[in-house]
Amino acid sequence: MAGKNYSAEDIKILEGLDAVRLRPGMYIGSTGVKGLHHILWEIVDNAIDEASNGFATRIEVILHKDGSASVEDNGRGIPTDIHPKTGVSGVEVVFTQLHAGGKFDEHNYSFSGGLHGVGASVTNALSEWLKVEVYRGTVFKMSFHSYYDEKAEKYMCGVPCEHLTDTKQKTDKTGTYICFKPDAEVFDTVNFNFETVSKRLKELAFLNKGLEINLIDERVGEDKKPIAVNYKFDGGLHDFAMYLNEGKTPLYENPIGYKTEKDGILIEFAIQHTSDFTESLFSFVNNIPTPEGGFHETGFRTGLTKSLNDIARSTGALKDKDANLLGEDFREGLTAILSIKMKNVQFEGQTKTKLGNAEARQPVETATVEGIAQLFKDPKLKLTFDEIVKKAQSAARVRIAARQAKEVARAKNSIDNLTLVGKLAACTGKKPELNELFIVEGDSAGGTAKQARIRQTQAILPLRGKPLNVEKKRIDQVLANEEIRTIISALGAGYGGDFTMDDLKYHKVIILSDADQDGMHIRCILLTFFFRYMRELINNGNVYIGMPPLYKVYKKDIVEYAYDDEELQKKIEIVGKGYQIQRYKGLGEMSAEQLWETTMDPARRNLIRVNIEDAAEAEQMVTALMGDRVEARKEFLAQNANFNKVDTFIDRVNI
Ligand code: TSJ
Repeated sequence: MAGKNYSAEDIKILEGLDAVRLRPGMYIGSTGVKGLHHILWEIVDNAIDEASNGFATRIEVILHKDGSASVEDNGRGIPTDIHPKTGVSGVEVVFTQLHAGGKFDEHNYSFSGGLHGVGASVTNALSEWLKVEVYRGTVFKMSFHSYYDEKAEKYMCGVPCEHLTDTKQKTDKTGTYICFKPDAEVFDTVNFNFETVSKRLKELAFLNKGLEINLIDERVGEDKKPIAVNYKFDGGLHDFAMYLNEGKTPLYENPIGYKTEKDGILIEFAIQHTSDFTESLFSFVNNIPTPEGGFHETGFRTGLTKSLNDIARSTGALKDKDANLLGEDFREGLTAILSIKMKNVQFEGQTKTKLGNAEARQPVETATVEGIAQLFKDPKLKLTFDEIVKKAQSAARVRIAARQAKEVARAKNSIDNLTLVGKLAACTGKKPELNELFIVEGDSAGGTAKQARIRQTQAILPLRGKPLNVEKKRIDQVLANEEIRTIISALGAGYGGDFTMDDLKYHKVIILSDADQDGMHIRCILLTFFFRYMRELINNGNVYIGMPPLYKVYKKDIVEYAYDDEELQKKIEIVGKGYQIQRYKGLGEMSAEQLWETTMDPARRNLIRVNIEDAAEAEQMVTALMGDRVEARKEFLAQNANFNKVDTFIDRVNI
């Protein structure tokens, strides 16, 4: 049977998709690079669902030369029969109706929803074209397109080219293949980022034990081979924990993990402690990262503290006279992954990555208590438990000592603060949302920046020497460092668990360092510090990196600046014959006027916003760059020869 032509009557049901095209932001957050990837995740999520339900074992994603992307799974294939309510095929429903995901799938566990989960029809609505193949004995095909309708004088989006067609071509395989080309009229950029895609697919492979995910990037030069990566982790979260702890020193060899179901919520976790002093909890809801936390994290933390204290008492590690250990003690050096799956998720918070479902807390707590109790019944894990308690007790000792030291220092602290911020050239404006703090490498560049700034909104904090490498230090040592304390008091919002966004005095914190190794190192240290002790600042996108130009190209009155070698060539052409080049070796070589024009003027400067979308990767990078394992650092630097790699957790934006 050939596909019938698509009639005008059929088109009526498409009106929903117009809304998507009219206001893409409402459905995918933005039309920037994030939104672009969002429409890919919508498709990938569907394939992941099929795998979670036990029907698919392999997913292949291809980034094609023409800008399209395809996703194929080896599941059951989207239903091809006519859907009774709408009178069209399952495939057509999926791609033409908003929120159709999982609708005809009531008896199956399907958890997609939330951040993604707006449905594959959104991807269709925002694509130039989309093609579907379903393999169910024979190959079924259907395609959709978007175009401007001259008569109706409007843009038609996601319109079927014909109904679903059974080509009658026999096939042994089963599954679904989707290929779509994001509409360049909708998105600011239609260039998928290999790093972004591969990182997310790797994360999904960790979260879905045993699932094989392949990614092929075909968008390379004629002569070069496509890049392909392949992920399959038979250890699931266990492997994820090992991966996150690469480059750290684990306190016991094997991560421990547990998986169960409570009140209709699937709960899974894995933990492994290291010799570090900070906690890294990575939580997910329906495979979506929740860096802002929420009720599942609360339940997990409470459950962990309760059960570990209980076991410590019953095994005699804690005596009757001893106080309970605190949660933070048990979490020092903890790397943990918590993954839950539930229905009707509610995301909240600044970036909509915080779980708002209160009903998730108790089941997660119960599951954690039950899991930890059960795991440590195994005599083989006795040594593991001993290590955890030993670590927590040492954390408790430091905590108690630090509190005593703090009390002693408190009186003197108020004086301290005055002298510390003495180096700061504060701004006169009183609105934190408008104020910017430039942290500038070196006193001389600091002096230039003070001359260049707008006093009203720009404050300058010069940093002399390198601030302390915070990664391998305990909090009391970090606070002993003057540069670090100056930053904390200048920002005025506290640090660590006491960090309070509402008290923040500058909503933009801009790191300004030279483009050499030293400057790069200072940048790394500062980012590590913010990442460890003011993570909310990074989560919220308040931290930026200033980009001074590398070259000045000039001739008489013409002056152009270039920020990299590629741009230099362009600027040379603009200035033309007789040009001269000045290469800036450091910020100190620029005049106040030049620094203002190129780096500080909000209208002309180029800032990089530091983002934490990929907390796991950032975690690894920070550990590799700043941690105490020399081999890990060397290896990392060998693989990522230019220090610039730290930019992989940085999303470039022009402000
Ligand atoms: F939706 C989509 F187009 F985005 C998409 C769906 C994209 C990709 C790559 C895969 C899929 C998909 C859907 N893979 N597998 C499925 N499975 C179903 O839709 C399905 C199959 C059978 C049954 C059943 O009850 O027999 C139910 C469902 C939901």
